Amino acid sequence: MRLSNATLAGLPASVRRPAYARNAVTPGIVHLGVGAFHRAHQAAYVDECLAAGETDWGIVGASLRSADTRDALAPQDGLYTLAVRADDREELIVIGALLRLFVAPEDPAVLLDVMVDPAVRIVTLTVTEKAYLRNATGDLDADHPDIRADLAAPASPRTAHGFIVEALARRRAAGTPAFTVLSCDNLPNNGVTTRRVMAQFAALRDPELGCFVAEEVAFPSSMVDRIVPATTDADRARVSAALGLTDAWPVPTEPFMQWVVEDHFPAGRPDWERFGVTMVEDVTPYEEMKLRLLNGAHSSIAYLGQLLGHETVADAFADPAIRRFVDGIWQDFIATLPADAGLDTADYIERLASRFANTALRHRTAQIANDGSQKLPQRIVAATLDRMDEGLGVDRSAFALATWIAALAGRGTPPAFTDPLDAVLAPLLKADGDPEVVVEAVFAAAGFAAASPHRAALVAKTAAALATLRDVGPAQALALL
Ligand code: CS2
Repeated sequence: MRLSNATLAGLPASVRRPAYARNAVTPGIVHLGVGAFHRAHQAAYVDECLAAGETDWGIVGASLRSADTRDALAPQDGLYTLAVRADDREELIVIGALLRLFVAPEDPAVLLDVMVDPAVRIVTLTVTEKAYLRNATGDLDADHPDIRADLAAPASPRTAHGFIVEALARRRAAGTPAFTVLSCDNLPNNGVTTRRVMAQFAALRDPELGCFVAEEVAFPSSMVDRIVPATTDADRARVSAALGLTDAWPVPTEPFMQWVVEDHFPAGRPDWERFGVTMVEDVTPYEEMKLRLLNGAHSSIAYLGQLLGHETVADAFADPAIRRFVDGIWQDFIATLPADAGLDTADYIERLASRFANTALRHRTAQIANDGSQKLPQRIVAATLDRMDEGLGVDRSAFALATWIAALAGRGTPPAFTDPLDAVLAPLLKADGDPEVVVEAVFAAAGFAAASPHRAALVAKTAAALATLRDVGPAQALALL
């Protein structure tokens, strides 16, 4: 038997379940990119709001590509289990916030119909860094084939840009107030970035529509945080056994969760702050702290872990040499954060250390290693350039960037992780290529430090670190550092 509305009442008493009548909930949010992260994060916050009686904020979830999530969850009426894991403990929570699921490419028209419904007041996104379709200067990549396709056929979009702009245009024509667009991706100033690419896309359709999107639509920024490893078959089997019912796609996660959101929702929003969301005027300091200290350390651990044969973050973090490196990177990057923003960075890294040490999560280093070309600019490069502005040392940062290149070059077949620039990077990564030439070419391809006066110095330092990694191997190179 499957987890579903009909079987919910029979769950063991230890399993938390929606404390509200699901059939009374109506949609107020459309979410694009309904993957595991969204289901462990925003949907969990919204579930609490629904339980507190704010029943007009249910979520309609859409996948922009794959049918996997819909196929797994539609037979379960959108229900799924969060498996909240810490070392030897596990709490199971069935989430009811997802009311319906769509696979956008199957029928873009029905998703657009939902997005123009006046009851939908917020559109949220977790589509990953690469789906913002930016070029090296951060502008919309207007030549991307999906952008061209969406300009040519606005009524059947493929991209988040196409759906959001077409829905906003239709609402405007119908006199329906615009929804607020809330990015929940790990990008700096994610609201500003989203506004920029959406307005540029809209302007390509019609300059006036571009102005409307840029000036009349709200794009608050947000910082999102919860560690969510990919679900394994072992998770499916363990959770289903505990439920006494099959859950085709439970989501393992950690107890910690954080969401800091700029409070600019002209069309209204749930009373999120009652459930632990921090509503602020400016999210920038929180976002920088999170991207540099959590994600910067995560990516460093991922590539070092790949090079040194550690399968999970907890394994890698238990390696004293890696731990020392991470402690160093934390101090390096804390020095780049504003001292007057009221951030308790010491407390933050202490918590991070215990989160990374959580052995129950089995968060694979290969998972985090994906998409480095899209992630490292905000996780490592930005803080590194800030240090160079101050004349501070960047040996550890350069080493982290070199581990990315070394791990990319040594991935084996099939590759343990992938990057959207693989086709461009592959020929550049020759094992015996001159390190300066390799690093220069990789930085150019990925646009790292493109406009910075420190670019040449950073390339040289990264090349030196790559040369050491090759000469003495990762363990010895780390020890030398
Ligand atoms: C990770 C993040 O996969 C990755 O790149 O660094 O997904 C990380 O787990 C989350 O940002 C935590 O909030």
